[in-house]
Amino acid sequence: MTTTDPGTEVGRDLLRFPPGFRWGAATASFQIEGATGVDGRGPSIWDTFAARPGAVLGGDTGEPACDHYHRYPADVALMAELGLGAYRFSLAWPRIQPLGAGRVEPRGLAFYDRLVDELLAREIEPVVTLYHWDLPQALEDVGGWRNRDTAYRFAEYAALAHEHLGDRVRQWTTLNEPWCSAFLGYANGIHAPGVVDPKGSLEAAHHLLLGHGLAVQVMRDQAPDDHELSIVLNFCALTVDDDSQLDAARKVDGLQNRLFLDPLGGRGYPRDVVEDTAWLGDWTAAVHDGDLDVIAAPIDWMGVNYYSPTRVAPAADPLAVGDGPFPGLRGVDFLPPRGEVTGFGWEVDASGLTALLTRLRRDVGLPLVITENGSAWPDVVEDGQVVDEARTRYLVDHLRAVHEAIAAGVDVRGYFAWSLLDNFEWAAGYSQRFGIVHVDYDTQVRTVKRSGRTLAEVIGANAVPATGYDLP
Ligand code: IFM
Repeated sequence: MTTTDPGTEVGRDLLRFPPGFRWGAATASFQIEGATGVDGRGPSIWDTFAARPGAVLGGDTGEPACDHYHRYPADVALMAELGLGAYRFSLAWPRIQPLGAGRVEPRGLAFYDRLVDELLAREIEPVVTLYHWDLPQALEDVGGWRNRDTAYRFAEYAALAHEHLGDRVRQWTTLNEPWCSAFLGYANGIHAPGVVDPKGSLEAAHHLLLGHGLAVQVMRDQAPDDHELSIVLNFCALTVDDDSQLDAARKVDGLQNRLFLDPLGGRGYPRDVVEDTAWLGDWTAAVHDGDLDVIAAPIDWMGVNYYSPTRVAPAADPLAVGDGPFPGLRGVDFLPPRGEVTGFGWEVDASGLTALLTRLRRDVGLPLVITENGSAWPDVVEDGQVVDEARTRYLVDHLRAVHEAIAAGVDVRGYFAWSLLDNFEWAAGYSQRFGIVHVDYDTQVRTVKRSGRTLAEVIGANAVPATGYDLP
């Protein structure tokens, strides 16, 4: 075996990652925990939404998910077996504050105490996300993220969770993918709470960002110096064929990427996005004096979630409004995927990740962490094994793409596979499996897939194979 050291040098067989590169896998509370009715947990918007006929494929709900609430010791043992150095998971706000404000449920906090302690005992670093979409229903009942107050409730929850776990958890992420919370939740309503209110969805986006900034401020005040604070965004990696697509790409880039990146970076909301969405009504009235300073509170790194590229073209009718999740978007057609697609129908294109990271180096100026990357395929268990060749190829190709970006000078500090376990894939229920570990939902048996074994080898070598899919 030929390797070269240090850093990202290219050996004949292996592409080495920098020393200290953080390797992990990610999950989210509602997607894996199950146990939705135990230990005082309050209902979340996803419990309510999933109970609505037709909202989630197959009528699936947060039960049983992976029953991780009860099986976390075995799941953490599995992480150790895979050699994960870090585990990214989210706290369920309704377990900790069943009504989203006020009363704290000690049994909810105690679950996360147990989980964190188990991780630390196995030398796996906990990377906590405060909000991965399971808003307490009681807050939605008074407007949810369309209500400015929710940002303040979020900051209070962040403060108490951080105060409780901050003696053991150094890595804190405020929000996972606020684009999804705002626009899938309130623009086209395919996610909880299932509201269709395009102008309100832009207000929700602002309140999410405000909640992020308030939470960062309060955690920074409470935090010892070694705590790192972050936000995780799902970026649109736009791929254009020619100049005729540039304006359509600009509009989508504005509503998915710059609407979040610019205020977080202290540049305020992008003028073109404000102009393009003005016909919905003046959502910027929700932006109060001082909000933009709060949103721009300094963070330590940014999380990047990448799955697939997006292709767009100008629509024949420049005023045509699509039924997608982009509020106010007019005159844009979304083009079908090209080449290989995953089981979920998402285009496979690792080069989109390199291009995205290179762009973010310019626009973010912070260390980056790949906080989610993965693919869903219809796995089968045969003779106790899951030989998921397609997911393994996807994984290795995307790791090579990350390596390429690092070699070109992008400061990428870690990679978290989505997901550790097959889990509840939101509106698609249990129909889509993203795990590197297979879960039989009837028996709750876990089976490490070939992709999981490959990731373990990659972690062991701190390198990916330069060609092919097997480590030498
Ligand atoms: O499962 C989701 C996750 O909750 C957020 N990012 C995308 C994943 C795959 O759709």
